[in-house]
Amino acid sequence: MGMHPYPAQVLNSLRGRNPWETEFLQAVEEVFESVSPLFELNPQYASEAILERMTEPERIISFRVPWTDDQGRHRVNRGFRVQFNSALGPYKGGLRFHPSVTQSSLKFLGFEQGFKNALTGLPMGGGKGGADFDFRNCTDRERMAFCQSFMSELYRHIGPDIDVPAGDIGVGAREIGYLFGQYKRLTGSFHGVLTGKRLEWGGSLLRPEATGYGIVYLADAMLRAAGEGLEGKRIALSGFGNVAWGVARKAEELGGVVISLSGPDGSIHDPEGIRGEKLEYMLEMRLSPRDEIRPYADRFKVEFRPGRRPWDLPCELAIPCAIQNELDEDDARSLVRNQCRYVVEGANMPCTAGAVEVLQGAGLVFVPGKAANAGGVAVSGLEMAQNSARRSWPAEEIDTLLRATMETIHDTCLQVAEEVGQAGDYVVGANIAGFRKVADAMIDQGLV
Ligand code: 2IT
Repeated sequence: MGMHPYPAQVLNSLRGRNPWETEFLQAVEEVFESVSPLFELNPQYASEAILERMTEPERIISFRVPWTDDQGRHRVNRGFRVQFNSALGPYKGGLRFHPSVTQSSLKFLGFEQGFKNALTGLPMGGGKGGADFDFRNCTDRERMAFCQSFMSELYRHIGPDIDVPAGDIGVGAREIGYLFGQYKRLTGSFHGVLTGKRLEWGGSLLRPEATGYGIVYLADAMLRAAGEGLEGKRIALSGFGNVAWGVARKAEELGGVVISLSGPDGSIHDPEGIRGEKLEYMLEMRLSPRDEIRPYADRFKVEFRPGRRPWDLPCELAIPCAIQNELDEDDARSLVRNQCRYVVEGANMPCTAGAVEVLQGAGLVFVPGKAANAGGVAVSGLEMAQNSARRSWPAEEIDTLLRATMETIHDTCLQVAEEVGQAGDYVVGANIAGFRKVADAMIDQGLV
């Protein structure tokens, strides 16, 4: 499929002006390719400069984060909040604390987040933030000092009706607690200004599980659409954080066999399946200051594969849940060679553009992250609703809503892809469905 001249020209101009923002350009190009069929029928998108406006964040806040380590040394990190698009609601999206964080990676994440949030059907705009901070080997006091300093600047830019951050890589319930405490101290108010809070002080049941459970609900819907089920399927998983944990739990419950996990040091192969106390152990590993998967292999006496990703392991379904661009063309070829048939993105953009081409070219079913992992932010939206109502809903109610949301997203993707003559293409379906909602809201609201 060639790209329509309007998106091609906007992409070209972005490339000229942001040549170093490689992840952002990658995310934009993918969306532009998908939405190309819309521009013949809707010349209004071009006359309203929708693509030019959509690729320019409403605002980027970049700030200094000074803190003191346990040796008394002064340290400085770079903090950001990208407030990308508020057409559908207050900016919403996670905070990532990881050495890979740059303006480019947060622009890509904020851009994607806007379409993902649109797919959930809840009133949330798109945003993302974070810092180039490395939690490895940090003590708890250092984490707290960092979070407090980060919030000492961020608090003036966020609010329950303005921008509601959450967690992401490196930011879990513990960090959300420190961030929330500092926000409360600085503003003197107890607001639903962050999601992913601990249950006892405004969090939602099932928010920790939501991203992973949602991915499995979507994978289940996809398999049923193909006349199959999860029962007995071997699932190659990467990562070992919050997303991988939720996927492993729900996949096990529905009869799938999760055979791998990975970390920066390599991967483990556990052909018996990750279940029971192994799931508990994932939580322990996540809280440890070491960012390694090897301890899992030592503890459960399974194979540790230093420096290797899981994608050469035979499986029917692969769910990359670590980080962007963790599955490249070579990995995609391994999956094809081993007769893997489905790839569902758990992380945001874990597959490179080349990998997606290989997978789709070989006839695998591929579901992009912005559809598959939308359950996390969907339950964040429900957390906001509970905070506004000053109530807490029962787990069953949230699980029912989560499952229905993922099934709707699944069906929408297929329906929209078919509408534009690309039946079965979840990428096209997700991008067009999300894009239309955001673009039409922007047109309604005028040139702002
Ligand atoms: O990538 C994501 O969707 C998240 N990190 C969750 C965002 C949120 O606001 O819950």
